[in-house]
Amino acid sequence: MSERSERTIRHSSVASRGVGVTGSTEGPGGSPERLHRLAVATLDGNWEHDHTVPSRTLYPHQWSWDSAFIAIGLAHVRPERAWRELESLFHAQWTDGRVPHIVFNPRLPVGAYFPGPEFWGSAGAEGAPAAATSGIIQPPVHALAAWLAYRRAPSDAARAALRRLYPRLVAQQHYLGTRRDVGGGGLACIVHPWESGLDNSPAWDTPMAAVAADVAVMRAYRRHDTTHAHAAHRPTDLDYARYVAIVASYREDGYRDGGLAGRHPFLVECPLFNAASGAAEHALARIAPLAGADPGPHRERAARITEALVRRLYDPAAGTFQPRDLRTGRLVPARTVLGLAPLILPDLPARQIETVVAEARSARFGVAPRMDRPLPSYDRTAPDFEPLRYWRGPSWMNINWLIRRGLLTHGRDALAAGLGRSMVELVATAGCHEYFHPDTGAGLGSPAFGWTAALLLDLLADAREPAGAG
Ligand code: 9WN
Repeated sequence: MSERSERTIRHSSVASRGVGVTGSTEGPGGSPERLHRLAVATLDGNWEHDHTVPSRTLYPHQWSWDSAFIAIGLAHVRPERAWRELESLFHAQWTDGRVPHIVFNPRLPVGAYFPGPEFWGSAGAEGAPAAATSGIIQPPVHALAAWLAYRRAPSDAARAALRRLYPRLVAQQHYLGTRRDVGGGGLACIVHPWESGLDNSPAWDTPMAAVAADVAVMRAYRRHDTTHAHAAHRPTDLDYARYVAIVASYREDGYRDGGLAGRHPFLVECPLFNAASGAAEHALARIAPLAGADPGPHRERAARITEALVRRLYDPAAGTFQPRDLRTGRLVPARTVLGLAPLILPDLPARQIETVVAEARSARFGVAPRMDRPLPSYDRTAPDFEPLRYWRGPSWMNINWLIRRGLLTHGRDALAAGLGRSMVELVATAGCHEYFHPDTGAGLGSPAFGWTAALLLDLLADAREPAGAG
């Protein structure tokens, strides 16, 4: 029996068990050309005048870290769009340097997404741009994306775009290093689980439990996500009541960061967020000479971020990184994939590289030179591992891409190759889904998802001509 027909049989048996609830396994099949065509068609289908929507149904506006991952993929096929993607996002940067996590498309009807522009009320906040945006941020993966996009397709136009972006990327980092250093220890603090990008991760359960909220408040709103995705896969109404309460607290103070420590209900230092910030400084050190600037200060800031990450978020007993809840001062014990993200830092000390790679290889995450499925978002062996619920088990392409990059950064090429192959196989069997069942590989969430398509293009290109992690 051919591999292809074997795969079809495996799929139809999954399908007959009811993928209506558990996901879809309809994929384009194996050839790199077919996968490439699927990825380009997905990105083209999600292109919206100056940006790419993560999903036409679930997320019809522009999202911050999605745009960065999408730009990395666009650089392979539509380089001019890669720069428009990043520039349209940074056009909505606030005067304090924050890059909003959502830029709303004014052409869409009210109710196209919850919480929409009327909920965020950015127009009334000091330093907000003309466009309606949210008031919170997402992991700063943009400088890395800009550097990779430039390196993939260098041209005069790309260099000009990079020069225009440089001061904005610097301002983004300045915002994180000053106003968001709420703990005073050299790390940026996130003020909402949505800022982590891993919204519903078990990492936030303890800090979220301390947020006062009444589920009845959700009667005043209409959730948009559960009309497009299965409610059993999404955060609960109580989670949403807390999400809403945290935004309300920030919004009522005009999204100001001064005095957050004394008044804000959710304050956490996240390893992935800060690893992204360190990687941003490394990328800016590469970009600076092209923009006529000195790379030295970026190298110094990168070193300080790595040092602070190790000092504040590394747990020697667990051998991995964990978020720190600033309201209690304690590390959060849940072992999530967030703890592996500091591998993307080239200057991570040897001890941390060794233990975090061991954590990635453990039964909790299962990275191996030959692996059937990519990394889950949460410890597979945990009693509350949930293979279907948002960020509480399923596999996501962007996180796997980051960890693969980290493995390449530290010369773990065989592990990176195993992970990369399992990622391509996942999309080949299920399609460009938003996320995937960590055991069956069935596609979950939105079926035509931007960053899945974009990062697939990056993997396919790497398989043709390995670019490494430079
Ligand atoms: C809230 C767009 C975004 C991603 C996040 C993902 C999800 C939004 C939501 O979708 O978050 O920002 O409504 O759940 O968790 O990482 O950027 O794709």
